[in-house]
Amino acid sequence: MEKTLVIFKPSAIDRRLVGKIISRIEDKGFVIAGIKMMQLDEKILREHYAHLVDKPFFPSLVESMISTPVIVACLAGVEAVRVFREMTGVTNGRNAAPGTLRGDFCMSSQTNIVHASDSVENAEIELARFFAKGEIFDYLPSNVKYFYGDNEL
Ligand code: FUP
Repeated sequence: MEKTLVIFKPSAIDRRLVGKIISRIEDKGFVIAGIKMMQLDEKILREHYAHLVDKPFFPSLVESMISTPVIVACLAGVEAVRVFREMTGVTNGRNAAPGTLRGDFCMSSQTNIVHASDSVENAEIELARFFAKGEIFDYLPSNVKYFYGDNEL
């Protein structure tokens, strides 16, 4: 199944939203294929947010992303990248649709709770950035058949 990266940002950790968000992820039908806590630093953030290093808000973004450890997870599912990206909502929580994670849990562009990979290509690059090979597991929980029709898997 396709895999995507989610980062529970310091805003989710600070506000103790991790359990609630993981519940929504599991309820939706994603399989958690890997999960761990780690401390980010400027080096990895310069890679991860390479498209933003010249923005005036970049130093503040780094400060906020290193302010606590984060939790990174690999979610697996059919079309996992697109489906989780839509579940996340647009960057600015004030514009994110109700029902999305950012729409329901935040009022900010910067402290916007989660990161979600934006394409299949970037998901592969980002998963390799944050996980070692043995930290991601290929398995199908026995109940996966209740989340998809016979011809969808
Ligand atoms: P997204 O893919 O929705 O996370 O959006 P971007 O890659 O454009 O932005 C990555 C992160 O940069 C955001 F999650 C937070 C930060 N950011 C700001 O702090 N201010 C902005 O105006 C835009 C992005």
